[in-house]
Amino acid sequence: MSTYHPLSEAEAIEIARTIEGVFEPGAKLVSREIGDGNLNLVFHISDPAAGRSIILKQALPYAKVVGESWPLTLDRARIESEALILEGQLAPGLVPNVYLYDKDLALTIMEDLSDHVIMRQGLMNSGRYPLFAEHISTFLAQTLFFTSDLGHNQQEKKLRTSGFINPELCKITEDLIFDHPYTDADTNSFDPAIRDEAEALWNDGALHLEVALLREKFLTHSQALLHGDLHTGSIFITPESTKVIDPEFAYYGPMGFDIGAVIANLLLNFASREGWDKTAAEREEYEAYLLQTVKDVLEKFEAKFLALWNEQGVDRLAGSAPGYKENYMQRLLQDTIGFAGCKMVRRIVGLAHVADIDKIQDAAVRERAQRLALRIGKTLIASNRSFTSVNQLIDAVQTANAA
Ligand code: SR1
Ligand code: MG
Repeated sequence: MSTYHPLSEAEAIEIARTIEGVFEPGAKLVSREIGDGNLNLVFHISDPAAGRSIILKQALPYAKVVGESWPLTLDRARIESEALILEGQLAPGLVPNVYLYDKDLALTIMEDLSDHVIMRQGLMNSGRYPLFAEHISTFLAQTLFFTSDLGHNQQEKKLRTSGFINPELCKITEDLIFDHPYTDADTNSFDPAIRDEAEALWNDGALHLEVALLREKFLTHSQALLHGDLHTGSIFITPESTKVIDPEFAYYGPMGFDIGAVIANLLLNFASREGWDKTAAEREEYEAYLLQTVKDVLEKFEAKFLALWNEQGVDRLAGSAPGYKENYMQRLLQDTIGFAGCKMVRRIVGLAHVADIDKIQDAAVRERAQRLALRIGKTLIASNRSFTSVNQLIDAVQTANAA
């Protein structure tokens, strides 16, 4: 048994050798630390001669993005590996295989996906992913339905909840998404050019009411087991394949938070297009592609979720009460839109940003992208409780884009 310490590349290689069936004994292995997220070490271990590789992901006892002054539980590695395994059972083929979880080292060893790209980078490069909406809607419908009181034995669900109490990671979300962007918090980080926008957020009482209502749902509504951080940096993709990674923020929360994360990150990329497309025509085409993807994700999700409910629902009254399903799905759409708005706003004025927008070189273009993202995000938050259809959402985004 090893006591916890951050692994060196050499140690990562020795551990990788112990995983059965991956590397030949004596193979010449190469290790690279490739973690570019906010929290963890990620080692890519490969045998270039044999074309084999695996990933070792190790939690650090602090938030890497800030440093040792922000301690963070290592138990998130257990939560992540257990969530990945469960998601793999509920949505086969849509997450990496987990080979091993080592509690002492807070280490998860999993399938290497380097033949995929991180979706955020893929979108920045104007990639098209024709199966993404199909795949992610399946992932969302399967994982959310079968961990909710609609699709899971309700006593077992309560028992399982205890394994996914994730207070420290939830606190990050509660602070960074549902609080700090709406006050002059030390953690906030924004371009000085948009200080007017930040100050407007701090002083918008009507918006604060909507954020407080959404925050309350995040704090109290244990609807289903969420991935908890389902942005496009948590998705590996190719035109044929989609793999969801990194569920260390998993906990039982409101379903719309996961669906909203996907929508928010497509829309953040939408807001960034002036920075990536060479011509106005290319930009228009890619924006249309992104909006169609938003529509497809939401419509496919709804169809799949309702099909599961109709065929495999476990709650008699919820399945039969006239109007209940329609009411539930409408509330879910509204939550999704509200959470999507919060997730857009936090990426512009809060601690952790997105490369789609931050990597735009031209300051004036970047500023326009930031303002557009905030315009869309604020619209979604402000009106979340009035939306009744996906088409209304698409119209609202187009109107904000034209303003
Ligand atoms: C301190 S962690 C900052 C952000 O990175 C993660 O991906 C989550 O989105 C979190 O809010
Ligand atoms: Mg992550």
